[in-house]
Amino acid sequence: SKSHLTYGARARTHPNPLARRLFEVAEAKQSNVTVSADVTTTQELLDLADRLGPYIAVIKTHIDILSDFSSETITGLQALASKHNFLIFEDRKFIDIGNTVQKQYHGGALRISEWAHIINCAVLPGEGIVQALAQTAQAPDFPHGPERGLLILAEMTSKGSLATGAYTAASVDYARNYPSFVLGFVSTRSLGEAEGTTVAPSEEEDFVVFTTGVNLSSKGDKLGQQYQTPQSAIGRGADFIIAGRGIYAAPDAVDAARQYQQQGWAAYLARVQ
Ligand code: 5BU
Repeated sequence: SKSHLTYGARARTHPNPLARRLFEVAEAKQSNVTVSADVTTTQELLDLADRLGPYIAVIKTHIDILSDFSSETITGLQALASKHNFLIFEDRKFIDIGNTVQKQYHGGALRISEWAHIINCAVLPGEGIVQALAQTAQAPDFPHGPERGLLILAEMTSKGSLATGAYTAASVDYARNYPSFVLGFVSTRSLGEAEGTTVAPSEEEDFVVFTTGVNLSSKGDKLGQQYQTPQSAIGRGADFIIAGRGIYAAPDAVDAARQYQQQGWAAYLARVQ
């Protein structure tokens, strides 16, 4: 894997334009933090995005948990993304036949393709889900193509997750088959050397790894979530650490975001030395 290289070096050489942009943002802001903004009103979401914006590289949304989603949610979020130079990741976890996920991604009630730079999917339905989402994002008449990318959910952080072994290896194979659209994985470690893959890696392969379940003060929750620290996640290959309650539910969310930023950056610097 290329995880020993700096974000700047990876930004210069990565074949995917959105991956380059991700690494450029991380380098410019000295942040590898993705905040999982799991709040349930537009005002709370925009307020968090504005206050935490300076310290994060990416905001991760679950747009369908908002009780008052409207076009103002989107225009507000996009304005803050430009103001603070962060990218938007909608954690919708598409998981259906190709024909359905295309309709869930593009248009519909949530219009995800219009505003989410990054989306993710599970490969339970097979490789066709990746092909379907790529087809929509890279359609000739879709104006945002170069700014859209997919993370494959290759592993999960919850207790007893079934996304292991052959399933994880298939995720890597599918990612290798769609290098212009798949940025990398949501996983707990780097997967370029995962066992059981059948598609050979290319020379320039440089998967981006997002790791959820990062928390500085808790080991887990009562519903099976399992946490690790920024140091541990980045040591295992995370390029971007995702923290939700550890940041937004802290007594002072801004202070917490700064702390995750500092620890995430220190762990990254230690890794690239
Ligand atoms: P937390 O508050 O830091 O536990 O929130 C974690 C977020 O990451 C939450 O939005 C989950 O839906 C998301 N998540 C996860 O926790 N574990 C996974 O394996 C994946 C996503 Br994929």
